[in-house]
Amino acid sequence: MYIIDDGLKLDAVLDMPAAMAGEKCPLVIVIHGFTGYKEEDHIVAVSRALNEIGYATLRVDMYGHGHSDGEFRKHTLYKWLTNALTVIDYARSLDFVTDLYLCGHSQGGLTVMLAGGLKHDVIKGLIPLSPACMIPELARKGELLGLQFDPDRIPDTLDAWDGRKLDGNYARVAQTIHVEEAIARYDGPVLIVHGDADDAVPVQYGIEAAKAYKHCDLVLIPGDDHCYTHHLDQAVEAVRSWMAKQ
Ligand code: FER
Repeated sequence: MYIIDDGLKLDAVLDMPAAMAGEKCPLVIVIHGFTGYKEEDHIVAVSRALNEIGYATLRVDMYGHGHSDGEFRKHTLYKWLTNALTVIDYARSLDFVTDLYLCGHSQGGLTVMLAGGLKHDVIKGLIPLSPACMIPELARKGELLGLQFDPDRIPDTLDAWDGRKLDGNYARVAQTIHVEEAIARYDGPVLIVHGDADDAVPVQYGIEAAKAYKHCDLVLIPGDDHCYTHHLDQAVEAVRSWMAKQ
């Protein structure tokens, strides 16, 4: 199915809980990371676990990713953030939805942190997974994607690590974002999960974000990487047991 955001199609999958207690249930929006999409193993595994404990999930491909409209090279954090706002409002319009939660991996984790700040009054809880909260800071230093560039003279094109190209506007937008403001605006419960051997987003960023939130639990996965390729079961269990208590 598609959710339309200002004329652009966002490809989405809604999965209902395995067993519904009544006619209504809470829903978790699940967002992938940079270059990712909604069918990645860790995105699907987290969603399935939530379905098992009574949550509906809405996995969505963000602008320029997966099967959604938009070109990868033209995506920015603003576009992802406005996508997230649209998806949140779509979810709120569904009759069966009670409470609404946001979960996102990496750049999707950063996106849900920003969206949580903007929609703090309608989001019951936040689950940033290995959140890439360092992107704005790195953009201000001129260090994105393992590249070095002059942050005051951003090149028109940035070459992503997998050979894909990204417009310099990505970095210009990222430079304007202040994650600490979004964190300060969100008072609800937060769970951050992070592998302590993550070399795409060093675990220190997850630890610092967890300290900055007013009510945050942090689960570190020993020896695991950015997408939990070694201990996906542990990352999923962290989400499952935390959400079972909400
Ligand atoms: C970067 C490091 C990590 C970066 C993006 C990421 C755009 C995001 C990773 C992800 O979402 O998985 O330098 O630059």
